[in-house]
Amino acid sequence: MILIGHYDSPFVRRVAIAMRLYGVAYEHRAWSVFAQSQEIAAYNPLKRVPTLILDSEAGEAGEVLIESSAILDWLDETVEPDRALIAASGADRRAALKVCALASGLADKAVSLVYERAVHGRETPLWVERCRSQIDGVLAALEGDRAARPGPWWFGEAINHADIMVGCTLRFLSEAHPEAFDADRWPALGAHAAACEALPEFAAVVLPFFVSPPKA
Ligand SMILES: N[C@@H](CCC(=O)N[C@@H](CS)C(=O)NCC(=O)O)C(=O)O
Repeated sequence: MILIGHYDSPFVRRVAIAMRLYGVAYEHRAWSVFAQSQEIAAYNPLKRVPTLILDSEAGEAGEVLIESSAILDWLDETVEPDRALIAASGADRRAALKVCALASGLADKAVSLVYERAVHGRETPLWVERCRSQIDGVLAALEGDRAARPGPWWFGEAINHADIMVGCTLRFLSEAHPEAFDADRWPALGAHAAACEALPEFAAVVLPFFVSPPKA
């Protein structure tokens, strides 16, 4: 199977890390959403990453999955239930999905601020202020939740999709908007990010954040 997208994307990275934790092999196409938008469009008309191309029965390019949460949903179905990186149902699943939603929403806002600069060539004060306050509010909520949980991971002894999404988001935020994440202000999140980045599955898929000039 083929995973499309640069590892500096927190959404691509969360999928790559889950695949590594599950032991699922994949080929990586590090295509830029701007410079290689036509190549991406051949598989995903949204021209977004991550895009995952499954193998067909004949070993050719098969079904195409888009949207990181939908890709993880499929991946979770392929492993034995006790290996899944999220509870199958109930309150534990809802709580993990909420942390994922907060962290991926924060990442959306951080990406939006990048595009505000790189694509629009100017910053709209109202939008920048809104994104920054959303980022700050989510950091406060995540910090409070993580600090109240004593386990090595968010939901206990085993790493979960929520841990991965938060880890990937914090790295992206720290690199794309260093002023927006102060580990002294958010110590539980700072420790969480460090625990994530210490894992070989995280270390294997690092691409320092960069902005490629938009062409399409
Ligand atoms: N909700 C999506 C977000 C994916 C996303 O925003 N990807 C960015 C790269 S970090 C992208 O493809 N941007 C190009 C675009 O939106 O046109 C997911 O979880 O997969």
